[in-house]
Amino acid sequence: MSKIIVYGIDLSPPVRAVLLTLKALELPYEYKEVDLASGGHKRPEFLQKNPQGTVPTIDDNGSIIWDSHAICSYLVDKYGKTDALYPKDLLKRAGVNQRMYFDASSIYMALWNCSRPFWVEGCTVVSKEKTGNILEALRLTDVFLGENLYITGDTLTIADFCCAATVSSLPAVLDIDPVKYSKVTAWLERLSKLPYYAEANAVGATKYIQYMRSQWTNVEL
Ligand SMILES: N[C@@H](CCC(=O)N[C@@H](CS)C(=O)NCC(=O)O)C(=O)O
Repeated sequence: MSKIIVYGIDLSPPVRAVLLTLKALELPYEYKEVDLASGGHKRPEFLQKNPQGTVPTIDDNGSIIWDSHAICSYLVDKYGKTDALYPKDLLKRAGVNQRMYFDASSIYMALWNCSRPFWVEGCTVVSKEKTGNILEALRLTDVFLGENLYITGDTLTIADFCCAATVSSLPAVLDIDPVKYSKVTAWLERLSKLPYYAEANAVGATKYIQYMRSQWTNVEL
């Protein structure tokens, strides 16, 4: 079996969600860094693989897949020794999917709407409306967690990887109040104990947070 190739950059939350999944499944992979700052994702050879020009993108023996949520689901379905990380039971799977779509459409979009104007136009101001969207995503994540250990219940799933990779990156814009968002804080703390969490997520998240924080001139709260 040839190794899965991952195109990515560890500053990227969705790339880190895929790395968490690969590590959890103990799958070997080859990492090919795509330098977004110099337009590596807009080069013809990359666009030929993924016309959307986004990372993460994987090449699994010639099959190209992108979007972190699609990749994580695929990896567990294809390579998981059990379905624990992405249950086959329809209702459980629907719960995991809901959280992953919430990440894609709400948490990640809230972060992306702050950071994209910086990367594309050099905008260093984040408006109150945008920080408000981040706070709303945090509030909902806290509500979803409730008394559960993980984002969809009492077991770890790929929805935890996708949501946590993004949520742990939100301090790039604002601090996560540990009292107001106590469930989020405890959940991230719980995940940080996974043996592969630091390498797959925390190192990249810290780099991303430090870099973005050094660039903002005004974050309106
Ligand atoms: N929904 C996608 C989002 C991927 C995405 O937006 N990745 C960013 C890096 S964090 C990217 O490739 N941006 C380049 C661009 O949009 O031009 C996923 O989950 O994979």
